[in-house]
Formats: sequence, structure tokens, C-alpha cells
Amino acid sequence: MIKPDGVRRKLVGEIVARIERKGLRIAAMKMVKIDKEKANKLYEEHMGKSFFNELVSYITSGPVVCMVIEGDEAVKVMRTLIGATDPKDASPGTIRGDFALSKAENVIHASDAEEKAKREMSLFFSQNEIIE
Ligand code: FUP
Repeated sequence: MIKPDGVRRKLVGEIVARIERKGLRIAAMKMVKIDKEKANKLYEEHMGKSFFNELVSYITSGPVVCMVIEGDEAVKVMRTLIGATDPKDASPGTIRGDFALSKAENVIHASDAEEKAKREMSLFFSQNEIIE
């Protein structure tokens, strides 16, 4: 998911290009504005943490671009492409390493496990929107 700052800063094309150039396939893509209820679901594992309210108000602050990415070890490969959660630690050449400085506004989200990917896909896409 390209987060609101990524969309605001017009990084969608750059990020999509990196994903495609890597050899991964975009099986679904849509721009949505996340409401508070969906944000709570997306981030339920962080509920109660000090940064939770900030996280929800940020992710609901503007449109995001949701994608279903497919490919060999897609979860692991996407995590490598995006870089460390804190962009200050993210290597140059990664999306966060190249385009972000703030941990709160770190441009992109990617599921960190297959189970999470399935859950997050179902939050944003119906089965018939995912192209085989
Ligand atoms: P990631 O999977 O890399 O997006 O990271 P997490 O799931 O651990 O965190 C989700 C989001 O919470 C991050 F993208 C940024 C935000 N966050 C903070 O704002 N402060 C923190 O201390 C940790 C995470």
C-alpha cells in the first residue's frame, strides 16, 4: 500500500515501476480513502500503542493505493524492496531508504507474512478484483 504521503508526493509511478522492474506482478490495484473503521482493522495489532492514534489519523489523511503483488516469495521480496520500518535505518536503494525520513510517514506498507497478506487483501479487495 502506497500511503498518503506517497500519493501526495506523487511517488505512485516511481514505486509501481520499482515493483514491476523487480519482476513481481500486480494482480490488483486501486486508490481508496481509508475510513477510521478500516484503519482500526488494518492496524489492530498496534491498538493501545503510543503511536496508534497518530497512525490512524495519518493513514486516513488522504488516498492510498492498494495493490496485490504476486511473485516468487513476494512477501519477503516486497519487504526487502521497501526497507526498514524506520526510514533512517532503511538502506539506500530501498523505497523507504530513498524517499522517507520519518517513521510515522514512511511512504509504503507491505504485509510481513503470508497470513497477514491474505487478511489485508480481504480488507481491500473482493476475490473477483484479483486478476489471476
Ligand atoms: P511495517 O510493517 O514496516 O510497516 O512496520 P509496523 O507494522 O511495525 O508498523 C506499522 C506502522 O506504524 C509503520 F509503518 C509506522 C508506524 N510506527 C510508528 O509510527 N512508530 C513506531 O514506533 C513504530 C511504527
